Amino acid sequence: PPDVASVRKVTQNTEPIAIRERTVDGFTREFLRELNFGQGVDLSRASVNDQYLALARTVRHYLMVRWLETLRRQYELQAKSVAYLSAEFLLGRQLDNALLASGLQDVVEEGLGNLGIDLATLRDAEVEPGLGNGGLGRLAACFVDSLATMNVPCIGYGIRYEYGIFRQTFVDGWQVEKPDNWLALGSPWEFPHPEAAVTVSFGGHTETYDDEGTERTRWVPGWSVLGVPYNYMVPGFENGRVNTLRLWSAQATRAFDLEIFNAGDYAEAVRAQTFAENISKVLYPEDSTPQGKELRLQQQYFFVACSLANFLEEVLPEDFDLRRLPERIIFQLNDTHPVIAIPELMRILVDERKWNWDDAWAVIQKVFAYTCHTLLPEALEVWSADLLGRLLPRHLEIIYRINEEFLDGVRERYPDDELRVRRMSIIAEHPERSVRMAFLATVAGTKVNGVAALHSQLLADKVLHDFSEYFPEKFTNVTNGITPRRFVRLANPGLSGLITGAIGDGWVTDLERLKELEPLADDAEFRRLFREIKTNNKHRLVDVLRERDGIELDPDTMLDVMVKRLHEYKRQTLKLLHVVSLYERITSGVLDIDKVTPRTFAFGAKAAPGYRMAKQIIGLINAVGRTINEDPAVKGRLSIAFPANYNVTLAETLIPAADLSEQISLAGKEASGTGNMKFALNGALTIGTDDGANVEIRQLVGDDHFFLFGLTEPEVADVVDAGYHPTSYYESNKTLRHALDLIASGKFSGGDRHVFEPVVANLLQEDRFLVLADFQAYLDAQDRVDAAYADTDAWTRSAVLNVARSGFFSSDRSMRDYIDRIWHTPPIDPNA
Ligand code: HBZ
Repeated sequence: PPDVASVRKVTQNTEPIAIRERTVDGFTREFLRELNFGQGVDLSRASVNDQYLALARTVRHYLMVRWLETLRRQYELQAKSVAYLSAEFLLGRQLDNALLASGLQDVVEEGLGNLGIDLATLRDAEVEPGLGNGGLGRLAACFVDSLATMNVPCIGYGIRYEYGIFRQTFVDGWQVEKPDNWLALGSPWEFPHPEAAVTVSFGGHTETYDDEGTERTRWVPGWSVLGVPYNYMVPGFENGRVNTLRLWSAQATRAFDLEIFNAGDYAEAVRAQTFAENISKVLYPEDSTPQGKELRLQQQYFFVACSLANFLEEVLPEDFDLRRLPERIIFQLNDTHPVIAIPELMRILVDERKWNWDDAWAVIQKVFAYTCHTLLPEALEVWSADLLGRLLPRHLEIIYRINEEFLDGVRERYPDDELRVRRMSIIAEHPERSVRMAFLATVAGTKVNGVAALHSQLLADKVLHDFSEYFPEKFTNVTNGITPRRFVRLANPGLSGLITGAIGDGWVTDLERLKELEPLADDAEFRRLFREIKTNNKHRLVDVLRERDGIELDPDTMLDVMVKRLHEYKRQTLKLLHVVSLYERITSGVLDIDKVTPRTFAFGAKAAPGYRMAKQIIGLINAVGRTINEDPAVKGRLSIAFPANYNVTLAETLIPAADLSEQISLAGKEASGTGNMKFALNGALTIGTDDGANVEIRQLVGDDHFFLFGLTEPEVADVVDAGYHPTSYYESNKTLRHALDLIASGKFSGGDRHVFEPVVANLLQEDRFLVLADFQAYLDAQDRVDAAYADTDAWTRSAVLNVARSGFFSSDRSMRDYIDRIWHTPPIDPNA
């Protein structure tokens, strides 16, 4: 197993590890052995789950040799690594990716086939680890995939939630959350290492003491828990490298138990256990409005303290001089969730290693970098000083001191500008004293990056403007990317085969080579094959939705897809108003049904359980869907498909089938988007605003192959500054009025006018995200979509060009940018 202690043993071990035979017979033997000795069952009596677990373990054996080898070489080379600190890793299913990375797909398929087992059935037995909310968590998973593939040493550090993102169900069209018990049937991809557990402390108080003439502080914690590491393999694509993802699970400390046991209270001891284990029990399902809950801060400090201790004490050699830490590591902070690592490392250096403050601070400023993923002010994490001080008293003191010294510098640079000092303070005073985590990360980090060009610009110009003036050299951009292995090669085997047939298979690790497809956009036979693949992907989706959700989807319609978290700024309501408007105009005779392009409007979206408006909108989409799907007047023309529980697995069949990708957030609100990239790379055309990475997608694919609409960010700012009045749009636009009135009439709620009143009222009275202001422009753009879709050949040509010109959005490129601009961690030469 790959913890450092055993790696050291492996280094000394001269016995070669038997390389497993990569033949069908060799695989079959290994698989049956796992079934018999691992699962303890005969093939004849093995359940699908038995077979899946045996297969997973067999595959991981093949990767294991490479994992150990990677760790051994890394230890020898002492190369600089990336520690990607992220509260979320939204991995998706592991089996297929492991098969692809290890090059075992064909051998396994044939071997299983000989035994009468269908690989696809076993694939479907895997429950995906949903250890993330959405884009941010999935980005972390794409990044570690790319780093492994690019031969860059990386450890992903995060939390092994016992329950991931909730399973969404619909009851009468309303979202009901069910726990995601992803571990119930066993998790064959993880390697627990209880012997390497780390103790993490909380609470208590601080005290000063005299240390041979120097006054020092020590933290006397009140309680502690254990962090048990679970290691996961992160295999590179066909390159023999396997990096590590280390997720922490909380357990009660033995000491804690014992103390209470000795006091004779068994029940109390068990309660303590439960209390400790709560820390990694469940992923918080809020993706934008942090609630400031104590347990959440416990989670953050828990995983960060475990990770720092693990890196400093286990990964680095025992005698390592921490002054050289910047040569060995960069801690990338995935949003503010791990930012408490900054005072934690200060505490370790100053209190435990007894460094002076300035030396410690100098190192800190070289080993942390911060990625921001939002522009919404309410999404910026702020911790109440009271809460933070109770849970982590020493860390709060350290934050105060960092702030004092920082503000001294600000005062020096801007004398007599107390307003600015107050604006820039890491500590806010109103409405209560609190710590602004984004500011702390910016002050302490070597770099701050946004996740798309527009986002980074707005960060520097608006959200963190004072800071970009003060530290201009810290601000940079790295546009997000997605892994082509999972989202093209695995998700879209048809398209992958077509591409490889045309330009060879180099594109899988060098996605810019898709450019070579450009001339083929003008090749009629290529376009025919491309279309055929899209159709096949739709048929595959039809099967999946029928089986999974009982949804009947018409594969002969345009598939228009909006999948992402439900959020007002993303504007699912704008898309819904388009559908309602079409329906209203058809049924009232304004629009000739024969002129309407047959479309399936697909939605996939989870709402944060406490986000009432988002849940209302889900209810409304389902209600409109029910009415429209049952109405013979629009049969074969309009339908809504809203499968519950959109997740990575569903994305993998939905995205390759899509014709149209909806990326319609209000300009200036979506930091980047990554779904937008997945669609373009799978040959969907985008209808989108000038927001996030849409801007870059449009620039690359070209205006003629992208349906742009809506206010630009500066226009939004002007409209808002001038005082936005949604009712004026309602009053002056008949189409809009009729659509909204139809909802308000109770048409979709069995005549009950109250049910969706809050949604309509919110749009009419507040409409924070300017849905009504962009409505007409959106409808016009949808008319352009229809016109373009009518010319099948031209549409296919645009789709091919979208694929050919989207190579930039590989997460391999994002990683190269991080390496060049922030990390400076060269790949390991595989021949060294
Ligand atoms: O991060 C998303 C952005 O909205 C999206 O534009 C971007 O493409 C993506 C990757 O950079 N942000 C999130 O997904 N955010 C969260 O999931 C989140 C989770 C917990 C929080 C706050 C935000 O406390």
